[in-house]
Amino acid sequence: MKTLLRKSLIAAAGALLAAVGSLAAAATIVTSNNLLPGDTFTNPSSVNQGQAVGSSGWYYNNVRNGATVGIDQVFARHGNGSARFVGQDSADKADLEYLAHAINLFGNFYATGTLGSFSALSSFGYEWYRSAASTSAGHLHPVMRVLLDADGNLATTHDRGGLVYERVYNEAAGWAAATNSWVAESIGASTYLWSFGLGLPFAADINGNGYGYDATLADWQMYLPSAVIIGFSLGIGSGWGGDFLGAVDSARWTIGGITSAFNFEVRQAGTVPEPASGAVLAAAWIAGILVAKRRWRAA
Ligand SMILES: [Ca+2]
Ligand SMILES: [Ca+2]
Ligand SMILES: [Ca+2]
Repeated sequence: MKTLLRKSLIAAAGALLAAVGSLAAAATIVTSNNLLPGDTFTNPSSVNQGQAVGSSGWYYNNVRNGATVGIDQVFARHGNGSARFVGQDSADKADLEYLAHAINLFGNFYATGTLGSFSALSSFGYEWYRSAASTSAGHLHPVMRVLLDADGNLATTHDRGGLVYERVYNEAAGWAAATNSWVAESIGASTYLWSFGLGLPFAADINGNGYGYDATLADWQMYLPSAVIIGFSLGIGSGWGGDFLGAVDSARWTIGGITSAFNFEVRQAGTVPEPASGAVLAAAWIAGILVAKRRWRAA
């Protein structure tokens, strides 16, 4: 009887492990704090402010000077929602960030942990949307950034910063962002990224040719071999000028061969924000089975 039970449980665990393999590729749903029509987080002051998006690990963050960010239904993508940004002057800014073990410091959020080694990052990406109602310069669209601690020592914070993806630096001169349509971005080893912070000059010229926007992800990984990833960031501003209206959805990254993917959706009545992805819950369930199995064996 015991053997039969054990065999069937091992089979069940195997089936679940296979399911987790396919779940890992499926996007985790990140729902708005508010029911339809969703969230609009803003801050009129010049001091960065943020707000947690449920317990998802995502934060509306670095919001200032009247910019807004929120998961809502206006530019719905892959379901009923996306994260929408509105910027109205040259000094405003708003981001949506996934931060490792974030803490709230004076109303804005900061990572205190790591998602893994920068050298293990093989790709990241997202989808962006620029409304034709935008009056900001034509090459501007919501960007994606990988946030880093350059020396890998989280106790020193002077070397925090990030690398920014903007399509214009990966295109021929004169490129302009598409409007009123979604654009999918896949950032890999040969994609150009520019830097802020990291204990380096702004848009650091790490290959010494006098230009700060032509280092690839692979170049940066060679230049910062000890760096760790502390988060990912999607956002608009600052210094964009004019009005910007757009959105992001489908954020993802692959670190050490493991892909995390997210779909921003508006919470509907009768649902609560998800505490964890299905894959995590299934993995916990399997761990429970394996512990129980050991107990049976010991008995
Ligand atoms: Ca969506
Ligand atoms: Ca450091
Ligand atoms: Ca350069």
